[in-house]
Parts: sequence; C-alpha cells; structure tokens
Amino acid sequence: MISELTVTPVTDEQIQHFDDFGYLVVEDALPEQKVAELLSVIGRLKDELAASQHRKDVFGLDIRPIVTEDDLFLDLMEWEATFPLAVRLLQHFNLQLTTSHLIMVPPNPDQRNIGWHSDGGSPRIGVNGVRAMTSLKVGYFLTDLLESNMGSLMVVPGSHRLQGDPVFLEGARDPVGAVELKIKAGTAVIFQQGVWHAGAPNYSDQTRVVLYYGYGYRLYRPIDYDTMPESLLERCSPIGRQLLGHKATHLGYYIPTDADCPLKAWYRDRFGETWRR
Ligand SMILES: O=C(O)CCC(=O)C(=O)O
Ligand SMILES: [Fe+2]
Repeated sequence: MISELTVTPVTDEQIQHFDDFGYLVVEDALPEQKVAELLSVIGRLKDELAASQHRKDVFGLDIRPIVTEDDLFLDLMEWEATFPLAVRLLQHFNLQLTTSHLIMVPPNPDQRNIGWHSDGGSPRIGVNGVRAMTSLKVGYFLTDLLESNMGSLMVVPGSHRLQGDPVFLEGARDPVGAVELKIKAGTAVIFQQGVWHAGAPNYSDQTRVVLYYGYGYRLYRPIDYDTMPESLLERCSPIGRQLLGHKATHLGYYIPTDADCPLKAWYRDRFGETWRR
C-alpha cells in the first residue's frame, strides 16, 4: 500500500489546464540526484547508442526505445511524480507505453532538431479535422533551459483543438501563438499528441537532453517496439508488464479483463471509477 504522503495528487486545475492548453508543466518531477544519475548513465551509454540501429538520422542523438538500455530508464516509466498524471489525463487503465525516447540536441546555428508538427502517426484520427486524444508524452528535461533558443520544447497552447495546421505569418519561423518553454532541469512536461510542437533551435553552448515517455490506449500499436524482451518484462512490476504489452487473455487489448490490466485496480484506488466508458 502506498502511503498517502507519497501519492501524487492530481488536481482539477491540472486536468483543466491540460484540456484547455494541451500540455502541463510539472516542476521538480525529478530530484537533482536522479537528474545527475540519468545524465551519468546517458554519458556512459552515449557512444554505444550513437551506433545503434534505433538511432534516427539527425544531427543530435535520437534513440528509441530507451527503456531497454538501462533500468534507470525503465524506472521512469512508472515515476510517481508523473505517471499518475499521465493515467488520469488519459482517463483509462487500458494503457501501454507507446515510446521511450532519448533526444540530445547539441548546439547548432543552422538547424533545429525538429520542426513544427503534431504527434500521433498516420492517419490522423479525429472528428471534423480535430484530432482525438489517443496518446500523450511525458518529457523529462535533464538540463536547464532558462533562456530562449537553447533547444527547448516549443508548443502552440490550445492547438490540439485546431482544425488543420496552425497559422504561419509570412516569413515567420514559428506559428502564431507559439511559446518556448523555459524550464529547469528536473521539470517534466506532459503534452497530448494533438498539440503542435517543435524543438527550438539551440544557439547556446550546451547540449539539451530530454527523455520522452509516450502512453496511449492499447487499442493502438506502440511506436518503437513490437514486443519487449522477456528478460525485461521479468524485471517489471505487474503494471510495468501491462505497459510493455503483457496481457492475460486473447482479446485482452480490446476487451480488457481485470487480469489483463493490473492498472485497473490501481486506477480505482486512486481516482475511483472515473475512467472513460
Ligand atoms: O525535441 C523535442 O523536444 C521534441 C521532439 C518531438 O517532438 C518528437 O520526437 O516527436
Ligand atoms: Fe513530436
């Protein structure tokens, strides 16, 4: 049983902010010590990861999945300061980890890491051009991003409700309403896949380091794995195994029984039976 003191509250204000703006900032999600440990593991693995087949061909280091690379990354999948928020915001227990993603963006005067887009794959699933929320990502920022143009995450608040693309004024680098998040190391940002976002250019002299964990309904396929190694599943909690694809019954992703989703009892304990029908 988790003691009341360690349970992360999820407030109505947080839910409302996420609904209205499509994202939510969680300060101090990771203590300094955890940030240091993660940076140290990333430093140790960097060269090996740079040669990985799972590297995206960009100027920085972009690797997914990352939970397979060290158990410190695996631990973040159920991180108490953020995971309950992710579950509550998706408002269901039939969830999986869709992706786990390390992105390092070194200084670059010429290119940004990634331009404006919304996540969610192809085809876009929505109604009358407005995307349905099918997933969200929790980003853990491991370096300070307190000035402009340090490679931070940019978002257009509220753009998950737009029909079509955001508006770019002629010659503008960023769309109307774009903001660059100024955040301290250890901050997490949760955003839903429909919100338009981009990486800011990094004109600083520091490499920007972020870890993203995607969560979505098990009705969809994960982004960056088909199955996880049995040896990894054995090291997980029952909820962790669910998140990484374990099911107990044949139709378990579609019509989940309690045995398919240990997250259901957990959800009921924390939030009552408030899940989507
Ligand atoms: O670099 C970032 O912070 C954003 C990355 C991103 O949007 C993506 O990988 O889909
Ligand atoms: Fe994205």
